[in-house]
Amino acid sequence: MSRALKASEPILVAGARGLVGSAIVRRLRADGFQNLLVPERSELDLADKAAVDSYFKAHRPSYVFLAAAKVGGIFANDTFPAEFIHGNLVIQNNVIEVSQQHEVRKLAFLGSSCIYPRLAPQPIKEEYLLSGPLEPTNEWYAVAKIAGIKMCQAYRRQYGFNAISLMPTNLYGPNDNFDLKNSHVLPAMIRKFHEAKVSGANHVVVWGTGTPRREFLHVDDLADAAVFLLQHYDDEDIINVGVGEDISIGDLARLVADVVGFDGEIVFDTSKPDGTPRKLLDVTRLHSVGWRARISLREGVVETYRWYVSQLESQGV
Ligand code: GFB
Repeated sequence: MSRALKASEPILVAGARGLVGSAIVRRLRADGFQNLLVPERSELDLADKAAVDSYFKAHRPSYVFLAAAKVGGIFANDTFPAEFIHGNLVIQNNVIEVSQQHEVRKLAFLGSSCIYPRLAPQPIKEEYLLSGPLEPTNEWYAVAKIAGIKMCQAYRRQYGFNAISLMPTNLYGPNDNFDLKNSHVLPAMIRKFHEAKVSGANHVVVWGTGTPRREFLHVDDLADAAVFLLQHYDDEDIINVGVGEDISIGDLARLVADVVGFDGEIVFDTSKPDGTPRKLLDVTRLHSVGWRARISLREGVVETYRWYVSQLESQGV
């Protein structure tokens, strides 16, 4: 069973530079945990099992957040299926196996809401996993993440390894990927509307029909949930991490345009895929263990836009 984390215990955040990992590091530091292991890719290639084994031998982490992954939006997933399935399987296999072999006390595996069937009943309960066909645009990533879940469950059953699997909904926030092709929708919209405002463009193109619905959780909320669940959740069953409400892509575009201060036209490019029509997570289990999201979408977008602009200014853009 879990016990309170001691401030001195070494905690490895795999993927510490990414959107999720960097938020978990911020949260842990704010909570007084100082013995954090945050290797960059140049220090530790998670795809190299021998390197992972040597790192664990040298640093002996007590806890592991497995937040490292090959991630991307609908276009990236659809375009690079081999990289998404292979890259994520290799990282997960290495970190979960080596963690168990080095007697890590507990590991938190970060999955994704895309593991659920394309047309799962909404809101999506954890038990809907593997109950229907996946969304074709990201089934490769989804299968890799499902394999990670099954690996955590198998290592718990066979070795008694305390690994938990968190299934976050769509995430956004500081340190996100703002690349216009490979990013997720929210950072892409923040950048598009900002650039249109600055350039004086009279319209912004949004992909798809604008009718799909998505749920958005600020990554600081996710990090808070991940640290909370590492200390209070010990079950082999997956647990959804979301806010419990969603928004249409069209309304999201109008919200981001308003926050950014763009008052031109929003044009929908229906040649681009919509992806899953809806993926609102059921958060009953999450609430029953005592955690609720706190950051509203609007305040999260305001904060993320402020961060984005500050980054541009620091780069002299
Ligand atoms: O965020 P997104 O790329 O991924 O797309 P998913 C969400 C919706 O936003 C889709 C629309 O309907 C897109 O067509 N969209 C509109 C845009 N404009 C844009 C834009 O400029 N960029 C992008 N990217 N989308 C992801 C999975 O699915 O969900 C990941 O591909 C991961 O693997 C993530 O699981 C949680 O929400 O469709």
